[in-house]
Amino acid sequence: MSRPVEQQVARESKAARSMLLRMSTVHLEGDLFAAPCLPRGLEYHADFLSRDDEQALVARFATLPFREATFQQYTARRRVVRYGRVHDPGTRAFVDGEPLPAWLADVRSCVATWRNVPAERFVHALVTEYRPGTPIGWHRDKPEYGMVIGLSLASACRMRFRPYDYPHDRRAAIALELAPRSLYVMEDDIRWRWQHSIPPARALRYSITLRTQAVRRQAEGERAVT
Ligand SMILES: O=C(O)CCC(=O)C(=O)O
Repeated sequence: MSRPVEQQVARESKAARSMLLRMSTVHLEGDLFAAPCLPRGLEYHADFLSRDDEQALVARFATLPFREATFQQYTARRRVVRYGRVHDPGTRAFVDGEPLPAWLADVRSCVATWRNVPAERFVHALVTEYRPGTPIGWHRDKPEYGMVIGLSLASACRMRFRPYDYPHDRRAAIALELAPRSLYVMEDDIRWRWQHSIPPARALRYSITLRTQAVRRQAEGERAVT
């Protein structure tokens, strides 16, 4: 018999799935942040960036020292540049990495102002390049980070979500079409009780991921807060 929390997530997931299916028929052009039945903490905002801003950022990315992302002993195909508080795989500690360059600090300020939080709360920034055919597998972001905000650039992708506690229940998984220039927010349930992934990119795509520091680590079984 499923536990109450599973039943609740399953209910939310079913409602979210039907909402997203309906939304996808209108190509997710609208603003989903007010949608009542998305999993708690998931927001999607179309057209957050202008076309000019997107173009300027993509031109910046051409100058970045991208490197294949590593995870434990694996090397992923996506290429990344990390700034701010970063995880050092050697020592497994969080350390101060490269400071954000001015153009990325501007993006952070813009997102922070929109979110009504101090920019410094976003202690980490990541730029990721997905060449065609490059995926990101199922994962939940490191617990040292709190709220996660992502910006999509250059091409669309479909971001998938599945409940962390029962990842193989295919009926519970949902998908969100991320248009270029859109922004998503993950906090609360979607951040802590769900995993996400993106299947192989159909065309070159970039993302900027901003993460706050989790303000408090809680006992196992409880959720951290953003
Ligand atoms: O590209 C994205 O929008 C997702 C990035 C992501 O999930 C990650 O880097 O952990």
